[in-house]
Amino acid sequence: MTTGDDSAQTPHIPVPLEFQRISADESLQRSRDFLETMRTRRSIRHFSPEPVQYEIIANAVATAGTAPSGANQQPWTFVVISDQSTKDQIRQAAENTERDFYERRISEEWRGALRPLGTDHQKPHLSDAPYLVVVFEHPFGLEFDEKGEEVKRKHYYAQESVGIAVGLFIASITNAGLCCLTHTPSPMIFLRDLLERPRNERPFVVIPVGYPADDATVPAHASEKKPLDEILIHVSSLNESEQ
Ligand code: IYR
Repeated sequence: MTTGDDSAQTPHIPVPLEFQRISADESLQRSRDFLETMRTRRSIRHFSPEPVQYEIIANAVATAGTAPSGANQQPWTFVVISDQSTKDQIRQAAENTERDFYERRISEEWRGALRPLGTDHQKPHLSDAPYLVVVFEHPFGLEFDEKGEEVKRKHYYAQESVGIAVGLFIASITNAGLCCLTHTPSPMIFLRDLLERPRNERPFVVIPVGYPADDATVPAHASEKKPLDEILIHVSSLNESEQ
């Protein structure tokens, strides 16, 4: 494969780290406050159409853009949609693919896993939410060489990198007091053509963002998160009392 990657030519230039140290007490307080905020997060499927300031969404994308990524290649694009007719088109196309999923392609096991969520092929959230953010992963880069020919650039850990960036996006949205949903229409390749993205971009997730509708409901079971002692294993030489 040809590669337009010129990063191999970029030397390593170490510069002093800029780091603002805060007190241990402040660290603890901030971590507790952030945990409390994130514990309020619920994925919602009933959005109010009321508007949301664009800068909140742009700031969430900028926050996502601070994510670490393989070789700092930042293999992502965030398409922010507030145009009603584009949202309507996405809803229509998503409902078409989802209808086929729920009626034909879904396995019995998968149907069972989704039952507590109460989902079906109807996706009103895609047209009701004030914003749809469609995240694209770049499994490889496309660049032009000095002859003007298109060349592929290998990307490392693209999927993991985009997953981390989406996590930061969701944290920013939650911290700003808004709600969202991570929605993956199955299949969702239609989004590449509909949003006129290049062939090296793969739809990763659709995230409606906004305020909940007044009558929004959520599945009871989905607020149950595993207790810390089930997800955290601390390998330490200290006794528990010393931790
Ligand atoms: N994409 C479908 C099905 C679906 C799949 C999973 I995994 C979910 O956590 C929720 C839904 C849909 O959006 O309805």
